[in-house]
Amino acid sequence: MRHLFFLNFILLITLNSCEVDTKLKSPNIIIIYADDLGYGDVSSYKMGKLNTPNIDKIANQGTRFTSGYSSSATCSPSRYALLTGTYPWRNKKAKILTGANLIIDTTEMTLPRMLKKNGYQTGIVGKWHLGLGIDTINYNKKINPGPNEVGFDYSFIMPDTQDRVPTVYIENGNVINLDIEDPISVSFKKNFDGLPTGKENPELLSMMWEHGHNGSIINGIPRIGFMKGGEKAKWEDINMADEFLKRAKNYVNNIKEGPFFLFYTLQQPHVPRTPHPRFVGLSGMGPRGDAIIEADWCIGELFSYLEKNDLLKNSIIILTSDNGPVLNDGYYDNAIEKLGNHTPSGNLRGGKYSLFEAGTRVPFITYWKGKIKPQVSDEIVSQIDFLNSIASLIGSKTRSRDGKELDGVLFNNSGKGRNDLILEAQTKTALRSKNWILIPPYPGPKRNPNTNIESGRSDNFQLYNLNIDISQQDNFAKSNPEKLDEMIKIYQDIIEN
Ligand code: NG6
Ligand code: CA
Repeated sequence: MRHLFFLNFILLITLNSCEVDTKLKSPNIIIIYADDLGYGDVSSYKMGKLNTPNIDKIANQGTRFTSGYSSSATCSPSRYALLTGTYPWRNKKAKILTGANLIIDTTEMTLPRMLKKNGYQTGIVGKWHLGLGIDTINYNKKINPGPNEVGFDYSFIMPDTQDRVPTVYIENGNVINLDIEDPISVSFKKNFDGLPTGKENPELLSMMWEHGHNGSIINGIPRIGFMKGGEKAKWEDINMADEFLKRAKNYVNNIKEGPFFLFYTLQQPHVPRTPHPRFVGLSGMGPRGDAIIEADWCIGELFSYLEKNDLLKNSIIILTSDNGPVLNDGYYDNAIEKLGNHTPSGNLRGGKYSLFEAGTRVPFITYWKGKIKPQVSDEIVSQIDFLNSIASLIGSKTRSRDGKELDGVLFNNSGKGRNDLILEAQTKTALRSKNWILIPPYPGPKRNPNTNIESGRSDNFQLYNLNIDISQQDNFAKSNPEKLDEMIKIYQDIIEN
């Protein structure tokens, strides 16, 4: 009898510990993805003048990576790589999209699909920008394929960017508040008769365009493209942050059982920068700074929500940005005039669209209460590694084409990061290998006349040693031909393989 009791006791303990183990093996995954947030925009990186206390709190209790990269210096390619673990330059369609069709093949393995196969519920709330449909997109019907066809159980998205039409939210393929009496038409070629545009009706604008962005006027803001109808469906720009936050919380709240994946893709500080009035003036840097303060607040709110609902200890939070920073991206909003001595790129050269470091080296933070110990890591990690690393962490055998299993570095304060990584900007590629950077020669302007950001292009090879020259000022291509050859070989091996 005593024997039996003892056996039962052992069984109970084993069952209990199994349960704990599965829970720890399948943590909730929350990726918070900012849009155009720079390496120097986050105060825990100790470079700029902005104050982001909520991001800092997560950074200071987790791993803050100093060499964490997005896959591209622009949005759609970075998002493509994050979700598929495939370099964006392998997919000709993975360029900045405007009203385009879905660029992820619906049969392709994606991070949410891998998680779904392993018992996760998966959702995206925020900016999508990976295209919709396979042909002309009809916003008045269910739109398909989209996020729900590449692995997300739930989606609440802005289709492209805040500066592009249609300015409507789409939930699981359906435009929110669509009125069939007032159908939506969209064109990126020509205006609809009789409707005002930013180009012809500057008197109607509350925000002036500087380059591009002179199509339809919505909420006083001129956009890329033309839109007719859908009055009731149009979003209010100043409420977008609150809307996404509410939907993100609702999504988490509706999960009844099992682990979940939330891809919370913020719209800030991409243009047009429209912080809610309660954030206006807080940064002293105009709308760009205020939008970052607003984003930081949203992140703090989500964090507190997870904490209150006892979800923190079993949730991994990853916080990063899709590409580097830009000041003038097409609207006059005082981003340059009010910058003061803030440095959005930190001590890095370039910015959004650039092959130089600030194009792709971004704030990159991982947090897991009780599991990740506070640390600053100089290991090289990339968003392209999320799929493989998370798969490895939860015991899935699924692997992507270009990702590495960096679960040790990302989630366990252990192991090594990458040796080599291909960086991309506007379809051109460069190599980071250990502490060296190789940029092959590319024709084209050295500085983008619109954004005033250095492209990183040159007629000659560029070779930089980040160990001694983080700001990429000294080109060693001529003085160190051995290193140059070695780097060219590594670069070609990856690109041609
Ligand atoms: C560019 C836009 C820019 C921004 C970018 C996409 C012009 C002149 N410029 O084409 O404002 O919208 O696309 O940014 O229209 S991203 O972060 O989504 O890649
Ligand atoms: Ca972006």
